[in-house]
Amino acid sequence: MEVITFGETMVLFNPDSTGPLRYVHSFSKSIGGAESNVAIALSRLGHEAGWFSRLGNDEFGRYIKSVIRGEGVDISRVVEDREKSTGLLFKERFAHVDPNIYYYRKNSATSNLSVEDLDYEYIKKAKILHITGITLALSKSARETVYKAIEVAKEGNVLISFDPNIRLKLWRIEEARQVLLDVAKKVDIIFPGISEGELLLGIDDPNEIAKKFLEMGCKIVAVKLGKEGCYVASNNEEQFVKGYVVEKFEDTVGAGDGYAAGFLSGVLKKSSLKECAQLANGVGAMATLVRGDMEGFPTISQVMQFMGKEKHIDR
Ligand code: KDG
Repeated sequence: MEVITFGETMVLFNPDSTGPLRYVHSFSKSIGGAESNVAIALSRLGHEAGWFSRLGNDEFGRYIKSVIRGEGVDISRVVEDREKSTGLLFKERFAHVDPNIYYYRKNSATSNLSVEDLDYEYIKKAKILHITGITLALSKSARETVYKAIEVAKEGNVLISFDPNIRLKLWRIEEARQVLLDVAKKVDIIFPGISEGELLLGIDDPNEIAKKFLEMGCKIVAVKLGKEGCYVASNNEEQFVKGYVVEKFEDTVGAGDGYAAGFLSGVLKKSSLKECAQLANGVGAMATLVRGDMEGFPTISQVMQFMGKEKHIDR
């Protein structure tokens, strides 16, 4: 596999109408999970991606597996938990604003993720291991699993990329700050959102945020600035890369995962820092055009057309 990632994917229930959930009568079923989003986006872009997790031995676990497998992602290392259930996630939509998210994931099968679930050789053979702060927040054993995976990746000289993905519904900011900054010191590429930079470092200047993470030992820092684009920095170069304007977005959830996947696709192709950032901005923007966390991720040709780098032939 070129990229391996792991974490919790839940069954996502998207309301078919806007308004408070108590007035919603029907939902569309899909899946949501930051790490599987990244794997799916990479697969659509033409890369070999593997994702694993611990899922319940239930219909929802089987559903998640069939969707992710259907997207061409390797799920051979997924572990079935015979005691716990697969987590669920509900969105609540109101016009023109980001949706509210309600988790039903406490004590889920993925919270049971443990070091024994790791296949060391599988990780060591990859080019990139992608991890997120969500898994670190799930439970003590899930956190230990992330730390062990980092250790294993380092042994195999596998590049480690990290999206802090702060979810304050899962842990308190003090704990998140301590753990996420500790992990940041161990990774090669980090994708903080501008508000995450503020939460973690108390700084709101992308240039300063990047500088801090470089000082901690990261080789590449990509600070996501939403529709404005991003600020990317390495030890040799730094620049602001403009984003793509999307007139009417459908759903911003998943855009950060699309961004990470676009960036990693660039890294795998040995593109320049600017090209990685442009592709990341393009995939992130396209993710917002479709309702759902992963449905809007483009193929490489679709994103090239979107960015005006390839001609679009309609019929
Ligand atoms: O990044 C998008 C994810 O937040 C979403 O798909 C659900 O993984 C999820 C989470 O934990 O919030």
